[in-house]
Amino acid sequence: MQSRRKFIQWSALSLPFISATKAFSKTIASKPIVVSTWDSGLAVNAEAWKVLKKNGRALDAVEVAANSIEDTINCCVGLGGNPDRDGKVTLDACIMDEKANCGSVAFLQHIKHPISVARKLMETTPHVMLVGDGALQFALANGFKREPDKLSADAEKTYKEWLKKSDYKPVINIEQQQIKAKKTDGGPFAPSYFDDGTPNHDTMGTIALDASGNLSGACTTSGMAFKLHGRVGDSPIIGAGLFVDNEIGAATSSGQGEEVIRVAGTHLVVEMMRLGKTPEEACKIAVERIVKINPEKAKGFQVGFIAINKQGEYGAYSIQHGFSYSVTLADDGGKVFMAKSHFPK
Ligand code: SD4
Repeated sequence: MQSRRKFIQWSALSLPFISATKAFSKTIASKPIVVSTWDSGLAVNAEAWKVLKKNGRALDAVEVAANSIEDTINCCVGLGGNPDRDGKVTLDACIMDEKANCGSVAFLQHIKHPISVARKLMETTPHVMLVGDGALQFALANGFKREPDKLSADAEKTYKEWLKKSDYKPVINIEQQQIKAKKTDGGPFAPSYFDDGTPNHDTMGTIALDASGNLSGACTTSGMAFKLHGRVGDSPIIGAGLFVDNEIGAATSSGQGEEVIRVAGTHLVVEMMRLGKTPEEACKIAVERIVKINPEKAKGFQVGFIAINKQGEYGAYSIQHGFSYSVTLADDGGKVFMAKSHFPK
């Protein structure tokens, strides 16, 4: 098991940040390829890459990628993540393969690897989605271990701090990124961690195209910090937090889940690629659809999409500046890019 700090260091060692301009002129098709949300996605891509480079299946690659971040202690994703307003860590995750098989768990507690429970559900039952106690019951019946109800040290600290005001303001990704951007003196982008290693997001989405030309995706999260108990975000919703169509492409999202659900975000991205848009153009259209609903409100939250198409082209777009993503398509440790955004820095 990796500690969060170790995970970050490992990821930071190989952080070849690339400018957005370079990222977005990327039209060369590449296969296999794995793309994940955030700069912390570089480390999870490395796990996926081990599978992909041996001509493994994209589905296996995205599952091990999600597992690797779910394993980190004190991390933003998984049981080490921030709790809801009642102090409970509740997890959302979904997975989708090249045959439109999909599995999802939401509001799941006590289980370290929600993505694997989602896969188990997908592969062994006729259902797509289980929530809460039912999802827990299914996980336990399938050999997943029940973990103790205990917050990670970092989450406990953050929660205690939050309790002082108990302000329910679901502002995601944005505030911290602006602070960080200031700290780095207007550097090209804000990494997904503070200097002290505190993560400023809760979700890892990973999409991959394997050597056989098949697409899959996985999305796993502890969800929005201090949410209402029982709240479910976009991350376990097929078509919102994740969508894969093996004829066209795959997309996943991070940010304020409610806004992604409102426009069926990742389904929209894939449908735009079906109409011939590049991955970046498709992500931009989905972002603009969200902004158009309420441009004033959109100034106050973040949503970012990443996408790959069947040819292995990739792209991303976000509402606010500061949404980074990681791309691995060779044995070179991968690269981190900053997405273009609707609102400039
Ligand atoms: C949610 N989309 O629960 C997730 C949160 C997230 O970085 O992406 N945080 O709404």
